[in-house]
Amino acid sequence: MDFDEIKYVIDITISKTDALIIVDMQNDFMPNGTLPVREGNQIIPGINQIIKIFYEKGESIVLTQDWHPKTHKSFASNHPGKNPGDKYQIEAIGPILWPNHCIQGTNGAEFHNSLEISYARAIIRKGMNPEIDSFSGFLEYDKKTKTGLSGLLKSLNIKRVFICGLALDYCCYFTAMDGVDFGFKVYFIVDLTRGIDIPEGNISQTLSNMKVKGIKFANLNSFV
Ligand code: VGL
Ligand code: ZN
Repeated sequence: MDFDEIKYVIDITISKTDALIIVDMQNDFMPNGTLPVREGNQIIPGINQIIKIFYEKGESIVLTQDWHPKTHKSFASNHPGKNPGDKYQIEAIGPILWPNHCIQGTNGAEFHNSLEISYARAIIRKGMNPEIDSFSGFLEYDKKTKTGLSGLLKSLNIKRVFICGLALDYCCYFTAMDGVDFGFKVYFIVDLTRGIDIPEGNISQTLSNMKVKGIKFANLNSFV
């Protein structure tokens, strides 16, 4: 599905049972980072606006943070002879190998300094086990290990989650799909994400999969 085929929800009024999930807005995913997402920095002003909308209504804002040890098995550098982008699929790692990114404690793992992170209720870190990747903010890639996000949101009585950030076709996508499986009504804020599109066509494939899953599409001006 291409962007111009998306039907957007309009007139969203947020309430106490809504949460905003901002995925991986970290330096390494910005255009000058080690795993750059094209135009990844351009969504920051819009994300700051949606943060303000949620904050002023007293709603929950949660950040996710990719947070890998440098020995992480998703890094090509930990597989002699392999390069970033090479296909690689084993239990809990794959489908491709990545450049080193978001290494715990480094500047690349920090949130972009223009992001208004002080309004967030919580930061959920993921991808900390060297043997397990985690694209999703809910469930690591072994499909067993929870990050704690669903428990947090359930204990806050959250029913709907609104997802934005990076990257559209990886961490935002898996977070959205798992959100449905955990019982939340999921909205994907399309203009506040950007994708990697590896392999080529991945953005359009993941958009289609989300539509089939019943995820709603919104953009910044859907919010009243
Ligand atoms: C991501 C690849 C590897 C993401 C994280 O945030 O989309 N992608 N780690
Ligand atoms: Zn990662």
